[in-house]
Amino acid sequence: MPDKKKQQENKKTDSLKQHIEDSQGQFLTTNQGVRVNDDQNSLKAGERGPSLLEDFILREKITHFDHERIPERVVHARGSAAHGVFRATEDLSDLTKANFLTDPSAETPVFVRFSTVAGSRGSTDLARDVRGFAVKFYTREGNFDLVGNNMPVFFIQDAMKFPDLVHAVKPEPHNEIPQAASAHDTFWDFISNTPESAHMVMWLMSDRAIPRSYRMMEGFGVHTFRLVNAEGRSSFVKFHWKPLLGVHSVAWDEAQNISGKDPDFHRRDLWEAIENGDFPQWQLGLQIVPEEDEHKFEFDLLDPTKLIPEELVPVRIVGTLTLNRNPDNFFAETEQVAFHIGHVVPGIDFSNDPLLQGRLFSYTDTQLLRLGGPNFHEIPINRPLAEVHNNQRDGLMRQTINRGKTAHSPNTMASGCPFQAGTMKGGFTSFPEKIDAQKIRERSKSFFDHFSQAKLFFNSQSEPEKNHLTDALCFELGKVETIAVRERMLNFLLQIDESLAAAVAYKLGMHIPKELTTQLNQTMPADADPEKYRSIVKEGSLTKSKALSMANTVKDSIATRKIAILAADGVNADNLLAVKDAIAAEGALCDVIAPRLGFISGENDTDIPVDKSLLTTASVFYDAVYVPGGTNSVATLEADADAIHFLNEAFKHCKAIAADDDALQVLEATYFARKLPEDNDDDTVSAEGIIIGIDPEELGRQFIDAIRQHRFWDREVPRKVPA
Ligand code: HDD
Repeated sequence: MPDKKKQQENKKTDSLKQHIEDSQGQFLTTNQGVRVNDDQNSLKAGERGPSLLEDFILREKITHFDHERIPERVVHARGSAAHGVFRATEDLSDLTKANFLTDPSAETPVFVRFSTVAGSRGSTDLARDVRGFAVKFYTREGNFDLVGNNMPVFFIQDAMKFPDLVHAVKPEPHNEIPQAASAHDTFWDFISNTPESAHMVMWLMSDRAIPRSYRMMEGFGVHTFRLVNAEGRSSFVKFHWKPLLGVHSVAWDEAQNISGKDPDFHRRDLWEAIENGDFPQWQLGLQIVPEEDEHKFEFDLLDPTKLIPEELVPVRIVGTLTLNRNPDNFFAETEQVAFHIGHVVPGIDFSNDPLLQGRLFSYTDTQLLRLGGPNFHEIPINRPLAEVHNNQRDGLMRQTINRGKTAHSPNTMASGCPFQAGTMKGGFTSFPEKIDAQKIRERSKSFFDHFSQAKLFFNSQSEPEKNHLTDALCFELGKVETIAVRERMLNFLLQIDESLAAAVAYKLGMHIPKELTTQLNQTMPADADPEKYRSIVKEGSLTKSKALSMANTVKDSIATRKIAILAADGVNADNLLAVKDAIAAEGALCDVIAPRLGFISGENDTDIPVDKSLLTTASVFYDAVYVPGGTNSVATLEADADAIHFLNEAFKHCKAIAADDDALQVLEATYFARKLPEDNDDDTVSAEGIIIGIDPEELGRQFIDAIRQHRFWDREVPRKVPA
């Protein structure tokens, strides 16, 4: 096993070892440990006779099988996870007493689960959807779960609306259609009647909803939380995860293609990266707002449909998360892990965000159903590393054998044990926020501006990103059959950007309303000034935020990108290997793809192993393509429809394409022949991410530079490339 592939050990891994069962070299037994001679034939009355009820081996095997499934998560059903570690980069004791954030020498084991929200367990990874990003920290002081998403805001402001939102986005109840898709009537009916969702809808329609990889997306805690230090001083905080590989997406056409060809695309990517020793990493960032600044923003910190622009409060990097070990068993770990936003440790506390407050109820409740009872914390993956001592007893599937006759407190019979920790012993104390209020079932007026940040998000996008967002809305609303819903959505979009609304209206064959036809703010009080609620970004406030656009992400590495090399017998093996080595030296992965599996023979009789055949793979699985020269190889590829389709698609999805000078005729057989860089006297020519050259070293260098850019989105205009 290569060094970097070595499985990483940590305390949680150690704690799981006692539960691992390995059947290597063992005899088959029943669950009672009785050796079984034959579990392939049932016990029968005679050779051709009926099976006998007495067959306890058959009954046990079938009964267990019948009970193998548990209810899937009502949301975030489809996920994949990995083990890893978190390490703080500085001592944050000025802000929090949470030990894992104050001791840079401590390595905290973590288990991270990524997920899609709407689809069932067996749906596809590349649905247009929000991605869950849930992190369980097994800290010395107990488990802390940061249960976030890859988008920093949410659809609704109050947890009371969550069942409605989820009912709307899930497949429609009468026919259970469509699976893992928001492009249907009920979702948009809900959105068009829920103006507070405007900001989140912009994120959902952006390319953030179709990530290139779990390893290349940001994570956000969404709500404002509190950090509390040892002196009891509280600060507000927003949590961020920033991927070291940058934030990248695929194209929508590509996403749909991948969904058919490999629904496990993200799951496989995460698994393979970790197996290869390319451990995914994120930096933990914090936006800190001192308690006294709570009201200095134009939005309310408690409103989960708002983010704090990084221009207003910069993100302070305070730690690193590294995922370094794949689970041993999907069900035991990934499926049974139970996250809960209420799993906090001393030094981390809640704000009064009404969405957060409602979540505090839902998570334990859902595990009770999903995992069968109140002892889900005893399932190995959920067990904290910190010791557990309390007077809770019994219940379904209890594992712990509590000794002694006391299970009550206060007690003298057990000398008062387990003791109340008290603040001096590092126990959890809720932040003593002063609350003096009347009970009301109302939304705070400070939550009423739904469109400013939607507008801010839209304005902050690059032109290609705006185009993608517009296309996504055209697609989604184009699938909506109820005309009134489309009309309401045009009215809705008009609040955000007139050109956006007009572009969508055009594709729907409709017109934007001349003026607002429907009152968009359900929660707006009757005496309020409507102008305020249709307010676009207020004068003098921020109109763009750099961090909101993926165009500004880091583009300094091609590490772990996947590059296709199209070749056939007779390929110029020297060039192929030179470019392949240059790419590998930068940490990217190359697959040689040929018309058939096995080996191809190079021009100089070098045998080159084929990784994939044109039949078993597709361009959508790669970030870039290289076509080496060699007379016979080039002639074969030029005449191979799959090879030409591969290139057409790679071009359509704006990927870097490189070819040896003498492989030009393959590119000339594509739809983008007229887009090839002009031949001047240089050895290497390039245009919009297409590089053609003679010298493999120079070609490799320029190709690598192009791959770093991820995509050449400007190539989409004009969009005349079918694939
Ligand atoms: Fe939730 C799962 C993230 C609002 C109720 N949620 C779940 C998961 C993530 C999130 C990542 C999957 C955890 C895992 O991998 O097991 N949820 C969020 C975020 C929200 C949010 C970032 C808004 C900021 N959720 C939310 C609300 C409610 C729930 C308002 C209910 C009132 N969420 C649940 C749940 C789930 C869940 C029903 C389903 C499975 C589970 O909890 O364990 O309780």
